[in-house]
Amino acid sequence: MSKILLISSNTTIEPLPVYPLGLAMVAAALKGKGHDVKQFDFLYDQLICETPVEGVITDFDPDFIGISIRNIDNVDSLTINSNWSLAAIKQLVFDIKKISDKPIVIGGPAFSIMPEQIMDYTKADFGIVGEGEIAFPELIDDLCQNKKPLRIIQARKKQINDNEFFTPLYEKKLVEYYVDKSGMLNYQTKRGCPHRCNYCTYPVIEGRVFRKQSPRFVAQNLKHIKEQFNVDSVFFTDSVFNDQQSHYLEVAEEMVRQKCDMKWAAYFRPDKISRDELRLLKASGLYAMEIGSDAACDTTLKGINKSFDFESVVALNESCVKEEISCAHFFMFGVPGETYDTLKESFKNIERLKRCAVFAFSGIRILPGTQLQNIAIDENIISKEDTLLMPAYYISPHVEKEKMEDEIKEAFKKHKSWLFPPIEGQMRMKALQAFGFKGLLWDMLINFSKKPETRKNRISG
Ligand code: B12
Ligand code: SF4
Repeated sequence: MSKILLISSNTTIEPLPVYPLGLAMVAAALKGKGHDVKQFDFLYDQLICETPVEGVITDFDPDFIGISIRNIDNVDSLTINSNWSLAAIKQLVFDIKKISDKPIVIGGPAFSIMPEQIMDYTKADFGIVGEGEIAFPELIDDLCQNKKPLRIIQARKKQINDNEFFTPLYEKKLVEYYVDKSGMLNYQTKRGCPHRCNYCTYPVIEGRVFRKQSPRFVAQNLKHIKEQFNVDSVFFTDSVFNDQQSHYLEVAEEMVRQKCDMKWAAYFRPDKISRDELRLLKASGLYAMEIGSDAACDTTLKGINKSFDFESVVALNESCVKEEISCAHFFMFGVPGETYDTLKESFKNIERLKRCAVFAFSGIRILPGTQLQNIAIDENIISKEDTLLMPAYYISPHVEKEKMEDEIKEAFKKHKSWLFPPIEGQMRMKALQAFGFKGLLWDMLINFSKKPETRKNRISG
């Protein structure tokens, strides 16, 4: 048995602070193998409670230190330096090495997107690409037996299968902090995404095949979360919640059957969902859908290799309005195929989406291992040598960035629930938070039947 300190390095609080779920899952797996595990959340423990990680290392004296890296940056071309997080992580590794000679292992979604680059930059000892539940305990075994593991370990062949998921090891004090700040906890019901959108890293992080938890296991864990922590709202972090095999409907059915009484939101793809299915989802607690519409006309949808058209976006939005389910659409402008004509067409198209929130981004963060990286190299937007460690954005060569942004601002200013630039959305959220509101908050921009006062009481109490 080894002593393992797991550190969540993420300190981002925008658009809202998110519980370090990856860490909680790795912690559960390590504990399952009999290890003594301590979780340290840099945001809560170090920044809020002012408990320095160095002191924890000295007291706990771990044999191994794991660092979870969630974000590289905020993927927003309009923020200075895009809130780049990696310098702070390099510093963290450096500071730990001053007081401990124990192996530092890094992992997490950001790390998995650019492992070589982040290993070289941070100078950690080992890195695990992909999920940590099987690969991390194996690495510890290897090191304990004086084997010489690779510096970067690919967990692709060490993935957990259907029904092998661990119950996350949520920590009470962290749950209380994150629920207090964001109004929700998070939970993952499956991993993977089979789609091939050309800019997206999700299949790189989680693989292309869905691996699912049994609906019964999901519902039991949700009930457990409710009983143990008195939490009544979760975000399902699945890359795409509405899978074509309908696992998501089975989860909803089971949540109804087991009377989970849990409000939830998730990412959806604008595929066809019938009105009956929407009613089932709503009955199970769905209150808000974040829809990855991503581009707002058929030309640009094709440019990012989406396999649906804008009519599907309109159809899902209309069904949601009829069922009074709040939805938000996320659009990127400047994607491959964007011209001033597609911009105009897109604004007209978005007008067709009634009673919803709309968020827009300028350009797409180019990430390694994606088809978009090759397109950007071919179009001389980046060089072949660019490690992409520092933020680089794809903007269609047919538009000029500032002019495009002016046009988006002009089109968006007429609608109070259309938000651009992204900082505009964050400011609106902050204003609502200052009044004590919690949750995704964009859903408050859509007024179905909810009265704000009732909602405030319900969420905070
Ligand atoms: C759900 C989600 C959200 C939700 C979260 C809701 C919530 N309440 O949790 C919302 C919409 C709020 C959100 C916001 C943001 N997100 Co987000 N999000 C995701 C998503 C889809 C899933 C993350 C997740 O929870 N996974 C489930 C857990 C269990 O998996 P995991 O963390 O990957 O952990 C596993 C492995 O990585 C590994 N592991 C993890 N830690 C460690 C540590 C060690 C030592 C080891 C060995 C292994 C290991 O093992 C774990 C278990 O298998 C990912 C994409 C993806 N598919 O991964 C993007 C992703 C993490 N988000 C991303 C970004 C950028 C953001 C935002 C900055 C966007 C923005 N501008 O608003 C914000 C930041 C929010 C914050 N406070 O940090 C990026 C981060 C990388 C990057 N490009 O910088 C990702 C990867 C998507 C992308 N664009 O590529 N996000
Ligand atoms: S954008 Fe969504 S649907 Fe497309 S590959 Fe990524 S996770 Fe899958």
